[in-house]
Amino acid sequence: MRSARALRRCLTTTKDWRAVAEREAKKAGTTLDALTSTTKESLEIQPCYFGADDEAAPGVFPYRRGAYATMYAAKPWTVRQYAGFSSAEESNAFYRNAVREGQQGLSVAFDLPSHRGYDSDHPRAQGDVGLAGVPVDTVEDFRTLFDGIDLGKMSVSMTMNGAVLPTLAMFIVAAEESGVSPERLKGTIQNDILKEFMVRNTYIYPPGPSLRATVDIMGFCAGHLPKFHSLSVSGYHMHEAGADAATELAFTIADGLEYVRVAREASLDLDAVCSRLSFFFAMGMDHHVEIAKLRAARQLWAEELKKRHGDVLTSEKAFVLRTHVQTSGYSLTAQDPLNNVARTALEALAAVHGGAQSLHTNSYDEALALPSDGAARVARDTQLLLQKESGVCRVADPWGGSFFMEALTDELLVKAREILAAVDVTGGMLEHVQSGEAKRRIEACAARTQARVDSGEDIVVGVNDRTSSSSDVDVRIVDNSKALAKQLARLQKVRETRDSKRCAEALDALRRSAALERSTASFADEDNLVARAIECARVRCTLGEMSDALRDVWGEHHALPTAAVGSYAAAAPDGSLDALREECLQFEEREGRRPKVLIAKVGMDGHDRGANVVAAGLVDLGFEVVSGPLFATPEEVAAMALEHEVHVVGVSTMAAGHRVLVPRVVEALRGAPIAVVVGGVVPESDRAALHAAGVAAVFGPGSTLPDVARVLLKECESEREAVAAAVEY
Ligand code: MLC
Ligand code: 5AD
Repeated sequence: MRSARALRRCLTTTKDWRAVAEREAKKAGTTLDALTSTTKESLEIQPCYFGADDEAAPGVFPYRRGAYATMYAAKPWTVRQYAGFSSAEESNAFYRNAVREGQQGLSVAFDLPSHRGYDSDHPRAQGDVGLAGVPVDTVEDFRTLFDGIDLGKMSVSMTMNGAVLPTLAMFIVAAEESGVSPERLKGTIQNDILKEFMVRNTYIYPPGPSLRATVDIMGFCAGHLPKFHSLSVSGYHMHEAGADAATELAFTIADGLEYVRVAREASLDLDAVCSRLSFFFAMGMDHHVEIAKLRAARQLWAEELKKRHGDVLTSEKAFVLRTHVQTSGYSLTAQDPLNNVARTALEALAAVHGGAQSLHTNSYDEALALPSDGAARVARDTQLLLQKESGVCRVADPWGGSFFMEALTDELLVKAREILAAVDVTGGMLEHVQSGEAKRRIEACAARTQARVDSGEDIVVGVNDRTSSSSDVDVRIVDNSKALAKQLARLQKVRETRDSKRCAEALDALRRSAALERSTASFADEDNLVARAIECARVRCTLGEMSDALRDVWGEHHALPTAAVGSYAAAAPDGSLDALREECLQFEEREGRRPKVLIAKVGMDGHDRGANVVAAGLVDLGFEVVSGPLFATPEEVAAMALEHEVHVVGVSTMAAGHRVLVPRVVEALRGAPIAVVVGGVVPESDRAALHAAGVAAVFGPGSTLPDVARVLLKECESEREAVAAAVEY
């Protein structure tokens, strides 16, 4: 009964559009009539155009044409640049300056130890503190991070998934201590753990308890933080890991549906939860497909939600997919980096034509290092000139009604529904993730793409269409030693000045609540883990201590590396790998075994697309490959290399930890017949130091797999000869 009533409430006609548009215009402090604009040529531009199809209007179900009826004519998207580095002080100064220069929302990048629940003084954290983002150990760090920023006005996104409970709790306490109560807080916490197990890898606990934390956060926010988005369902990282648009779209919607399912199972108020769910997509270079992806995403979400939960959802807002977009990091090149300005502008335009609510534009130097100040300014200004100079804000869904765009949107919807049906057959997204099936599908996409680029079938300008290019730009180098010393001093001070008895009690209470076996969790419940973490944060327990308390109860998740063997070779042109395969065979004949490589990740950096693609491709060529686990220490990598008697260790590094960690790998292998090579994001300026430390070769972004394989074979050969010489001697 309830279902029919709820469904009838959905608005579908252009008449409905007018009503919604008037309401929105009023909310934005204007009128619908005032949203019609005039060009220099005296041409009148209306905020939306309609065809014969009465049902296709932005702001009305199923939202294919836009989340809002008036879209950017009433309120442009939020310019929200993701940033954080070094220390809370430096990141705060960066944010304040960005806001002065036109940024409209904040987006915090935390460093990798914080993501994985380690304080900055943890032995495993060294080498990564302050490099990929800002380190946060205590409420004091949050207070410094937002000093001078009114959290009652500025919306703040926090990309955090592993150590999500301590982070949200410390944010809430820091805001409270600056006079802003939870119900006034605006923003988003990513809190999307499913895609961590699939592609991003900053998980801490196994999936079951991790989802308990997710549900507690959804419940707590629904009750206490009405303006805050408790989850940002992210396809971005799937794109970065190599997924094509249909896969990114389908898996993201499937993840979102899984969260709604667990929220419903936990008896949360679904209207409140869904109204503050948010999404996050990437925009790559395939312009029209990417625009269609956002249009299809809104429709798919609204329709699937209605099909599955239309019996309980009554709020119109609950069905609206609102999304943040980030331009693609994966599409950027280290070669001729200024070309990335054009790539990013094109991707930003796709995001805007697709109807994003909030946007991050990448900096041109991101294939080399974290954004420099100058590159960050160009990235932000790219959005400002789109908003203020180009006229794109005048009309909602300008592609609506295009034969091509409507067909493309329909075709993507068909493909995404097929993938969604396959996920449903396996029992839903949690199952699909736990079985490794989702990750395998994405890795197979990535290996295929790499083979197309390596063979020249897909052109990347400046990378595989010419022989010369330059990477000559100044990049930001974060001085880890300075950042670390500052952070350790602040942490030490907090530890010395707090009441340790009260801390121990608060942590015990957190442990007790985490241990409860509950099928339901709700904000009213004093055992809600956010409420417990807030108590801990108030008395100054650290992020690491709260994370450890939960580790005590839940244990840790350890993933086995995967490699999509066969995908690279299947996509490479016939015969193109024959010569290298022959060389591998000859090596095997001489040595009595195949060339053997350990592909290793060190430190906290969980970006494993490159490592997995290389590992799978090398196997296809005839190498024997050992894939190391994520998050190893340099000494663990060396021990594994010795145990497996590899010829070469290939360290994959994407988050600047190489400066400290790679020399430690070389040192731990000194005297052994094992060469060390490095692949990933390594600025030109770091290469001499790596070579001086004993690294045999460095492969930057854009290296092809055959090139890498040739050098590895040479290194394997010289290590073999070294062993032979030593034996003869
Ligand atoms: C919007 N509004 C309008 C309107 N458009 N009102 C009238 N007319 C219109 N046309 C109103 C909305 O209703 C809302 O009010 C307010 O304006 C803000 O609009 P919004 O659309 O909600 O935008 P915003 O606040 O910016 O929120 C966007 C979001 C959110 C919902 C997508 O979740 C968000 O900001 N996400 C950012 C996530 C992020 O930065 N992630 C970074 C990941 S980086 P009201 O009253 O409804 O609130 C990463 C990299 C890595 O992950 O791996 O490390
Ligand atoms: N500051 C700014 N941008 C960052 N990125 C990652 N870390 C930071 C940071 N600290 C960007 C890169 C990457 C994407 C996930 O976000 O572009 O590809």
